[in-house]
Amino acid sequence: MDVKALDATIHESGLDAYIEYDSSVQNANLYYLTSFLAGDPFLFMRCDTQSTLVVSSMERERAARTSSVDRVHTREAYLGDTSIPNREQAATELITSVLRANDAHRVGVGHSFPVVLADMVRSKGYELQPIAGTVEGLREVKSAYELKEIEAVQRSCERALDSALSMIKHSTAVEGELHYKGTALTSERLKAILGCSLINDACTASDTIVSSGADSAVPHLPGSGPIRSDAPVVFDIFPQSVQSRYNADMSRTVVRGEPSRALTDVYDAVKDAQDVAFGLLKPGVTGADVHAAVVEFFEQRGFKTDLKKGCGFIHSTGHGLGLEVHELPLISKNGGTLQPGNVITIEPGLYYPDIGGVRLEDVAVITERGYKNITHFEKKLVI
Ligand SMILES: [Mn+2]
Repeated sequence: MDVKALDATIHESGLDAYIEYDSSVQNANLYYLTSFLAGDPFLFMRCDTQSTLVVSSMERERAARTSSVDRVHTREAYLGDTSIPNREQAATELITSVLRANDAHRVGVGHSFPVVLADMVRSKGYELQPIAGTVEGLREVKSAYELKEIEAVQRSCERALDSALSMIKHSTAVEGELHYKGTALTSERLKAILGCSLINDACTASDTIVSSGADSAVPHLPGSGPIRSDAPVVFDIFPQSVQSRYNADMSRTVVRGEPSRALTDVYDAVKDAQDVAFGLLKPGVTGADVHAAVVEFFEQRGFKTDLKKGCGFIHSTGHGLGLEVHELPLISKNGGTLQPGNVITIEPGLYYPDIGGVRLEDVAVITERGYKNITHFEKKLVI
C-alpha cells in the first residue's frame, strides 16, 4: 500500500490530518489502512506522515502485534478512567482529545464517517471535510500479497463449485426435477454443500446464488426450491477468506438434461461476449470501453435488451474485487481507466423470462501487457 497518496491528499486539501472512527469489520478502507480487524469502533489517524491507532487498553497488545500502523495508543491515555455512557459523546471526547494533542484542526474523514459524530466534533470547533476516493483509489491496485490471497480464495471457490456440480452430475431427472441419491436436489441443499466446502477452506460465503429455471432470469434472486432438469442453473459464489478478508467471485451456468435451442444460443452468446471483453483488457483501456463493447456485441448478435422489462443484458460487465466484493474499478458505463494490478470480474449475462438466465463470471488481473484470467473453472453448459 502506498499511503503517501493519502499524505498528498491531506497536504493538497490544506488539512492537518485524516481520521476514521469505525469498526474495521464494516469499513474496508479502515482495515486496509491498519490491518487491524476489530468489530468495535476504534480511531485511526494519519497525521504528519504517521499512522496512529487509538484502541481500548484491552486491545492495545493485539493492535501492537497485528496492525501495520506506526503507533498504538490507548483510549485511557487520552480520557483517563472517566466513563462516558453515551457512545457518541465518548467518541467525540476521544476524537477531540487526540486532535487537540496533535494540534490538528482541519481534518479529513472517510465517506462513511457518521453524521451524528461529525456534528458533535464540529460543535467543538473542529473542521471536518469528507474525502472521497483516495483510499478507494489506493485499493484499486493490488500488491503481490493481495493477488496471492485473492487467487487462494478463488481456488476455494472453485473447489466448492466442483462439489456442488458433482451432485448435479450424479443426479437423475424425476418429473422435471433433479434427484440425488433418492431425494430432491434443492437450491438450499446445494448452497449448504457450497458453504461446507468453503468453511473447510476457512472461507465464508453469504448470499450465494443457486437459481434454477425461471428464477435464473432474475439476476440476483438467491434461488430456492427444487432444481429443474433441462433448464439453466445459475451459480454465483463470492466467498471471503476468514483470515485475509479478501474475496473471490465466480458465476457459472449449467444444465442437467437437454437445454432448449434458444438457451444454447444465449449461452454461446454470453461466452463469446466474455471473450470480447477479455480481448480488450490491458492498461489504458477504460471499463466503459469494455462494457460498451459487450453491449454492442449482444446487439449485433441479435440479443435485445429492454431495461424497463428487465430482460437482455441488464447489469454491468464487471467490477473490481478485493476486500469488498464490489469495489473499483467499475466495468460499466462509468468505468475508469484500467491499470496494472487491477483485479476485475468479467461477467456478462443475458436474462429472458421464457428462456431463463445465463451468467458467466471470471476474475482477471490487469498486467503490464494485458491480463491474466485467474479463474480456472471450466465453462460447459450441459453436465
Ligand atoms: Mn460479480
